[in-house]
Amino acid sequence: MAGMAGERVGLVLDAWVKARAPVNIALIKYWGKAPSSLPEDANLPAVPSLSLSLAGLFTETWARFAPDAERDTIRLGGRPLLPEEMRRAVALLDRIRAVTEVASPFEIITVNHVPTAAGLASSASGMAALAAAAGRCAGLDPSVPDDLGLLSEIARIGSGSASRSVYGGWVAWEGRRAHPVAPRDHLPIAVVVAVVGRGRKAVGSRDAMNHTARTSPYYAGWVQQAHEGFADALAALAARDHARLFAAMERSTWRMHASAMAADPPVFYWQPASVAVLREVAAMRADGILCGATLDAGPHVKVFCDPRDSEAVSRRLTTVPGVEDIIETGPGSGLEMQVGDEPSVGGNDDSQESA
Ligand code: 2P0
Repeated sequence: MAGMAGERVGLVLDAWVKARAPVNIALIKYWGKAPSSLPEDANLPAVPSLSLSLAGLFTETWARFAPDAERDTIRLGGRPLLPEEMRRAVALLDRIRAVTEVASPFEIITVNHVPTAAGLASSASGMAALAAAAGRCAGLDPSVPDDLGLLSEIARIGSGSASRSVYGGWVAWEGRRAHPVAPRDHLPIAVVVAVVGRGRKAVGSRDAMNHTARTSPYYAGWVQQAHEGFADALAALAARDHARLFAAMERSTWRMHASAMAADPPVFYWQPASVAVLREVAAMRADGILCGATLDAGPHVKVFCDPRDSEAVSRRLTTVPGVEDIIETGPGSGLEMQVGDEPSVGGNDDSQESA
């Protein structure tokens, strides 16, 4: 195999490597890219973001070297990737080959364990699991902190938010890579997802954020306020101040969506039921339930609350007209790796879900 002189310890030459990576939700949003021209600078963010990795929602990916193949092959939930998905994944794999000086193509099998209509993007967990599985084959060791940081950087090349999905718990992303800021048990949190408008296809976040940057007069304001909101959320997290954290999350959410709605033509993700859920969140707060809401590049509303209130929150959100499903989750762990695990089949193919 060209370039494989064995100079790196820990190459996995003859076995599959399995990686599992979690979905994450941003409280402080990534919306906009810094200008770049080099492939390794893809998806550098214009703004810092803060996320929570989620329990029970993840991608599993198996990778092995395919030295005799002409090119990388990737199957997702039993089908080949779409051309655009493949382009992003190969850019990521090319970066692994460049930094590890291993020239071989990879064979990849990947399965998303995210409910099809959850409104939770699997691109973040998918690209993080891909970076981890292929990176481990090529000798990057996720148990070494700097290698894990490098995997975050490489995952980012596939999808920006994937940089955050290599870590569990609370994760910040600024510049080239993400870094963990607090473990999953740092403060008690439940996340209740109100699924609305199932089946409607939203504008993809990559096109939407680039379009916002090009055409929205509010984009400059969005970027200008981002560091302050990020610092406020980090301080709230450090102080375990739920109310302040939820307020910072909601400000980031409204400002991200306002910049997108002011694009020309507008990018408008909300459905009537999204607004109805937001009104119910306000009503719950008026009733003394501490909670906060966020939306990403889709109509679904994610409600953060104290785990002691999650049952009440779920019950009340179920009654909102237009809410089609409720998914309860909470803080999850980061990458899990296994060398020598043979691929299993199954899982959902929901790679087209929007964030
Ligand atoms: C986030 N989103 O911070 C924000 C909030 C959607 C809304 O990151 O172009 O799929 O692949 O870097 O990571 C979704 O954007 O975009 C996203 P690319 P990505 O979670």
